[in-house]
Amino acid sequence: MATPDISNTLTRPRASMAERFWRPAGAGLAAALAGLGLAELTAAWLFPGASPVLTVGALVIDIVPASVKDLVIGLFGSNDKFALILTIVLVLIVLASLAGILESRRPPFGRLLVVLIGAIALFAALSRSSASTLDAVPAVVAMGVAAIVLTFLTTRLPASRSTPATADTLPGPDRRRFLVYTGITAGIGLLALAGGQLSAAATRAADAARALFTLPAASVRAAAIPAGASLDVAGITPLITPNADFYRIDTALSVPRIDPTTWRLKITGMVETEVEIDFAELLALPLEESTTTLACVSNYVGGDLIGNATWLGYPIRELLARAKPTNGADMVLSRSHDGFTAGTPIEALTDERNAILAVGMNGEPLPLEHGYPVRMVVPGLYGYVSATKWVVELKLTRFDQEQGYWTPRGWSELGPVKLSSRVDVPRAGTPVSAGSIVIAGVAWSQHVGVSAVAVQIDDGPWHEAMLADAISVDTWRQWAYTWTDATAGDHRIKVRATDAAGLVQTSATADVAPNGSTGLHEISLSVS
Ligand SMILES: Nc1nc2c(c(=O)[nH]1)N[C@H]1C(S)=C(S)[C@@H](COP(=O)(O)O)O[C@H]1N2
Ligand SMILES: [Mo]
Repeated sequence: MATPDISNTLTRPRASMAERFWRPAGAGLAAALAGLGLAELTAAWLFPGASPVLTVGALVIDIVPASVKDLVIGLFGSNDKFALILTIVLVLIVLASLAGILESRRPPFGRLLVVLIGAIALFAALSRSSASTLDAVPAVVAMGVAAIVLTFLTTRLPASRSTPATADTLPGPDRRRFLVYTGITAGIGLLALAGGQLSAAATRAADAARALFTLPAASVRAAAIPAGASLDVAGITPLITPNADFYRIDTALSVPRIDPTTWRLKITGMVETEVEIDFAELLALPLEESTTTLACVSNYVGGDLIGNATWLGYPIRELLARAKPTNGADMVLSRSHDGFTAGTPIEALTDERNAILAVGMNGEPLPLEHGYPVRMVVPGLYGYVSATKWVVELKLTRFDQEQGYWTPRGWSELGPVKLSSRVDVPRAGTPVSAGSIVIAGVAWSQHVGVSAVAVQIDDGPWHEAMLADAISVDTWRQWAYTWTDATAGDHRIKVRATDAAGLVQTSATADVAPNGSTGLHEISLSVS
């Protein structure tokens, strides 16, 4: 048995600065870089708007007192945003170094600090008004990656020379290896950060190009919206959904960025002549405006996967007429730039309804996430069988030969929108007091039209609601009913619509799959 060498323990030299501070701090910085870099890349690519640095910046702007804001603006002028980001980065550098030093001495406190910083980023991402739960992903990525890298690096810190070397202490990992690991993780972080910046810049460029672009004037204007189409009820769903509030549903992990100058639409398959059209040619055609309510088949009763917009576009039937579909074709399989497909019955695209290739939405070019530069809008059909965004091909085919994206995944091949209605007011959580209460909402039966709406309170009789004027049969209609003698207590309120063909909305509930929900929307109301 070897005699332990105790010479070092006699005169225990102080560990060097490198051992005590620089290397642990370097480990902390590399961990932060790796975490932040991958998080920013994830955000830029998948969750635009959830960049940890930018959301923390926005949070800071929201919480600092006005006096501090004025001071900062006074000091930095229009560079105030840059100063803010620089400050966040500097604070992060200090905290990351601290986390490294802490973790090297008192694990797991360094990791705890990382989790704390991550929690701030998480809170910042989720507290934005437009946040969805998925916006948590970048902050969680940052937290997880940083904690793992920190643990990895700090457990590989070169052993201190002050540690007595005994026969059974393993030889400490050498300095070079630690430096290599630190360098690699920091390098990955830097690359990811750069990639994220490039991706974010490309998105900004695409959006800037979109914003600069002016739509041609419509040669057929949308039917004027009747003054009586909007009810004067506080909190009612606006008749036209602003683009920023329009629901978004698609399978695209990251939003396709299509350069409109390279965009082309091909009409292929069972046609006499294949037709190809580019963006400039499409815009040169006489474009028509129409207001149409778009709904998702996944909209459960009372849900909000529905919106109403004024679209600008060119009738699909005109383009199909150029291609001359051959006998037997009964489906148009529209294909998106990103591979999504929808199978639409040919009649829905050629009958008198306004099935269009849309380029404009509420007076502006389609937002990137709503299909820029071109999408389909077909009144009366759920989006999954008709509303292909980023559309690049219309293939004439047959239902017995091809299927749209969702059909083999358990959804019906045909998807006409079902008659439905929704109570929007009183909104959940708003206090209501006994007396006169206005109950209001929207009802829709695209391409057929709504003819009546009735409201039921508890198990009472059905009361006819007042219907606002319709824009057209293709749009939802607002309705309102004033409950004049509301009594204190808990109540249930139900709504039921009737369509222009006399069909009364069924109370039988159906799930959203395979072809849309049914049932009556019911809210509970507590009157004081
Ligand atoms: N390219 C593409 N287009 C698509 C989809 C999709 O996943 N990819 N989803 C469809 C579905 S299911 C719906 S409900 C509508 C939603 O359109 P919006 O996001 O503009 O509201 O787009 C349709 N068009
Ligand atoms: Mo959908």
